[in-house]
Amino acid sequence: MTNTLYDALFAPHATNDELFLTLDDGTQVCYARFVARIGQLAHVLRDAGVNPGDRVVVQAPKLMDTIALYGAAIQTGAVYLPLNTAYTQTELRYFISDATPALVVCDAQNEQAISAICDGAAQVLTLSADGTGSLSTRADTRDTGFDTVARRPDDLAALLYTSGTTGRSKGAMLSHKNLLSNAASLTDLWQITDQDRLIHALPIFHTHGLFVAMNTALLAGAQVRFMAGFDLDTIVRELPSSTLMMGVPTFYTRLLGDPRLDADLVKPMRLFISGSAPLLAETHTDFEARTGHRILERYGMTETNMITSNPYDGARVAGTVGYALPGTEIEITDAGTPVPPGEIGMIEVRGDNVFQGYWNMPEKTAEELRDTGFFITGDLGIKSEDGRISIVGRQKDLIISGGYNIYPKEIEDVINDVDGVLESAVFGVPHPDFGESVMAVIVLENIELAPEQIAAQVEPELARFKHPRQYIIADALPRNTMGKVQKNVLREVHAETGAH
Ligand code: MLC
Ligand code: AMP
Repeated sequence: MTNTLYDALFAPHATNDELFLTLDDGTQVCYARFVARIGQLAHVLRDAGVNPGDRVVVQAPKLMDTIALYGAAIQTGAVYLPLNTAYTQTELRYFISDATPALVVCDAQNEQAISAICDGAAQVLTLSADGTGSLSTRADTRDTGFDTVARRPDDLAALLYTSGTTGRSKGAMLSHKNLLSNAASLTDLWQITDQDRLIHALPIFHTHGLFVAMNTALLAGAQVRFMAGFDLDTIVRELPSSTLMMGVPTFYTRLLGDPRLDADLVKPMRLFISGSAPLLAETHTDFEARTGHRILERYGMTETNMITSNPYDGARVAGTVGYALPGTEIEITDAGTPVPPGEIGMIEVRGDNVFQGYWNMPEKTAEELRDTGFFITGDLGIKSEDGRISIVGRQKDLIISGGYNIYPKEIEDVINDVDGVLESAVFGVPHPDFGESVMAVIVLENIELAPEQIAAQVEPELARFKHPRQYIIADALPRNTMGKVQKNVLREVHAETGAH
């Protein structure tokens, strides 16, 4: 039986006694033990009624079992669907009703609420931060061997939700080939091998931490220092014995803010990679001055995996995201027609890395994925004569805070539902730690309403990272002659206030 992703990422390690994961408590897990755990979990999934093609929703802490669950979903032919642990019940209700999973795995403290949402339509198993729960208990007594379910390159491997400009999240359908082709390109380009030790401090419910970091490490057989989250002291402690780090720009600005960061500390480090949000040229320059390392910036999206990368050997130019990955084509277009090098246009991308469309949303898919195979990213860029890409802006109304994407429309919809609110505009302002932070300007109906009263109604609906850091009451929103709210004006006027 062949299973495209399982056979490349997991099966080759079945008898590999080399070290794979080192956890925060010092636990070390070798590759063979990890693969054995995948087998046990695959039995639990099968017993829970998970069939090939079924969705397995996972909202669980960052543990060895969580990443093994990803392998188990792939081995059973299921579709892995990880969710941000910060999502509220309102948000979860949407994802679960849209994806109709066969199984939901969650922290025990959310079991009751999630069972109520599932209402018998999906099984619910638990996996808590201390590693206990019904999932692990069931797995512990199962066989480690499992007959891998056959899956072809075009079969779905994962469904990752990404917020949308309409306010509703869209499930990006990613195939085995999408994930494997990208992991292979990146492993090759960044020269990742079994001699590497990766600092992994990213969450594992997004493309960056799950696919870019874990899939490349698995493909190469690298060691992973698997941290529960970003902790400056832990990273400083681990840098002298690691070779590779992948992070969002906030990781690098936080490291720069620590006096312990210098060339000595990072001596064995081979490569620092940044992505998911723009890396300021200043961060790039300061990091080089302090450590001697030029951060390698790359660019990607949930729908496309990684699209471009600065070169490993060759100039890593601050403020650019480098060249199209091998096997990936990029066109810069204006109304669908390619523009010449040096001109600004929409970044469009085609290749094995590009997703299969949005789950249950054929109209949205048709709007963003052309018949020619090109995907319209919503990012604006320039291509130089030699093919180097710079991102110069976004056509989509999007805020990126600490590497998390936040779509203003989703927050505006919740604010506008508050009694007494006439309308609102949500936008991003520069923030020293998160790059951008969320601000809301609100126009009230003829009523007195304090910002705190609005916040109290809005915030239980939305994950913490989406909460506006400031709510400002205004008499009106600035509009252009077409009646469209001028968010650029709001951003300029409030740029200073957001930094606090
Ligand atoms: C945490 N908080 C955030 C936040 N992260 N608020 C806004 N934006 C964020 N990104 C909240 C916390 O809930 C907390 O709330 C407060 O801010 C301060 O928390 P903290 O302790 O300083 O945050 P920390 O836990 O250190 O997290 C910061 C971070 C984290 C930057 C390490 O957000 C992170 O790991 N970001 C990476 C996201 C990511 O993986 N993106 C990739 C997407 S894939 P309170 O209640 O205390 O005020 C993608 C494609 C691609 O984009 O190209 O890669
Ligand atoms: P997501 O929808 O969470 O996958 O986020 C994808 C978006 O993040 C892209 O469309 C870009 O706008 C942004 N992004 C990712 N990497 C970079 C980068 N290196 N520089 C600027 N923006 C980036």
